Amino acid sequence: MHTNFIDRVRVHVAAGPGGDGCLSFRREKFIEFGGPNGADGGKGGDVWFEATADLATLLDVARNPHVKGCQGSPGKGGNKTGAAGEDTVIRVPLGTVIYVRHGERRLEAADLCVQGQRYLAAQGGRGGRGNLSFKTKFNTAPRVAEKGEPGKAFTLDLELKLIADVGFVGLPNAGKSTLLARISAARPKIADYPFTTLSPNLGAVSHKGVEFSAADIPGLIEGAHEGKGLGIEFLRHVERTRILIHLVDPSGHDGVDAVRGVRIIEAELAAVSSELLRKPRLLVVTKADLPGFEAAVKALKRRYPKREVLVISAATGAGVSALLDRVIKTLPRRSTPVPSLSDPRASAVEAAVRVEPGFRVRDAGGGRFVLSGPFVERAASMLKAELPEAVERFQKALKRIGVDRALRHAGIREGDYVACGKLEFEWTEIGKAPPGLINRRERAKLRKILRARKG
Ligand SMILES: Nc1nc2c(ncn2[C@@H]2O[C@H](COP(=O)(O)OP(=O)(O)OP(=O)(O)O)[C@@H](O)[C@H]2O)c(=O)[nH]1
Ligand SMILES: [Mg+2]
Repeated sequence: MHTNFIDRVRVHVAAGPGGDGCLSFRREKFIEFGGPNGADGGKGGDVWFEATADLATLLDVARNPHVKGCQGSPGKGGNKTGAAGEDTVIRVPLGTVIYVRHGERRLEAADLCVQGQRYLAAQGGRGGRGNLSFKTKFNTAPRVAEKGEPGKAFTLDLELKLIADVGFVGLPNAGKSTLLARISAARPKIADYPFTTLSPNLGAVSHKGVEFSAADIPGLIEGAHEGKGLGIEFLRHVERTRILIHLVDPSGHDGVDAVRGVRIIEAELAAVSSELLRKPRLLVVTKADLPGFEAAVKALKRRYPKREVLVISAATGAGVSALLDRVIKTLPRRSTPVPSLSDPRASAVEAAVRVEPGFRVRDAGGGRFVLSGPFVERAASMLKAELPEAVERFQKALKRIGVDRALRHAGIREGDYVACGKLEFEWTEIGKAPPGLINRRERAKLRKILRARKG
């Protein structure tokens, strides 16, 4: 379906969070103090993109632009680690280029041009640790467990650039689709009016034992690079072809004669990129079954003496075999691009989007302070706030990296609130008073204990 051709799409991917760690103690007959046996949660599912020849557009991706990975299963007692979340694999057509958005920048992360080639777009979070993992010589019965780590999340721009060996360009109605239908099994719409083709068509051609693919794109008109007609958007799809076939209707188009028409198309190609002009371009006059084509061929040869001008009729097939001979002679011997396993692009992206250590503290007014930064937010999201021992660990970690000092510097006072990601807690100085994250009842109990100790 032409109207359903989608070649650009923005997607938000979030890999699965890890499963929560488990807090559990062994309970067995005759064993009075069973040790901790809460296991770690499973890893969250990754989100991948995979190239397949079965798809021709990014329509499926556009229909589901928010992708969430599967969560890992929670750990269990009896040291049973949670199962990893299943990976999510999003299938995209061959020729899909993936860009990672990073602030205002856009980094090319992958170019999926080989069947089955994959790109790891977002890694699942690790499983939260169960209390068995926290057991040490000094704390043999820890009442600490973590929630699963959130999965990585990115905003991606996907762009399809068809992978074809040969691209057809020309004015509307030149006969591009007719030629594609003649040489391949593709059945594009053909009609006697301009802009019949609204989206690219791809066809597989086999000629004298050589196989190649051809792309037919919508017609171009003067000013296409400024948005006239269907614009030049679709030229992206011939950017990576090896040869361009410039089809020329000998009777011209819309009052423009053949020679001027060729100049218009060349100017539009040049306006897009000089790269297009560096490709071998064959000038092919078509509709040679109609009377009067010789004059146009003559005029073209006069205007472009150094260029080869071929003549065909896509309707009768005359000259088409000679054209294909010419194409396979020009095509470089096929060298299938093999994606390297460690795509340097991917690691460049990794480096650019790597989360910076450090945190920020902001006075939000009204006794509320906002603590932000990848490390602290990650730690907050993994905190089981109902476990006092876990809260204490969390507070110690904050103190270690200097959050206490920064908050004090920002003017925080006992009883003020700190928000970090989705977590919000009351501020209490460590050491001076009981941990600030526990509920009121718990705190009252602890005060009593402290008082009792003093007394
Ligand atoms: N007589 C004759 N007519 C042709 C030939 N090739 C194409 N046509 C006719 O020219 C008209 C346009 O053909 P298309 O193949 O749709 O042209 P196109 O370049 O794909 O046009 P757009 O998609 O609109 O840019 C149709 O009516 C075709 O039947 C040919 O070799 N001989
Ligand atoms: Mg067409």
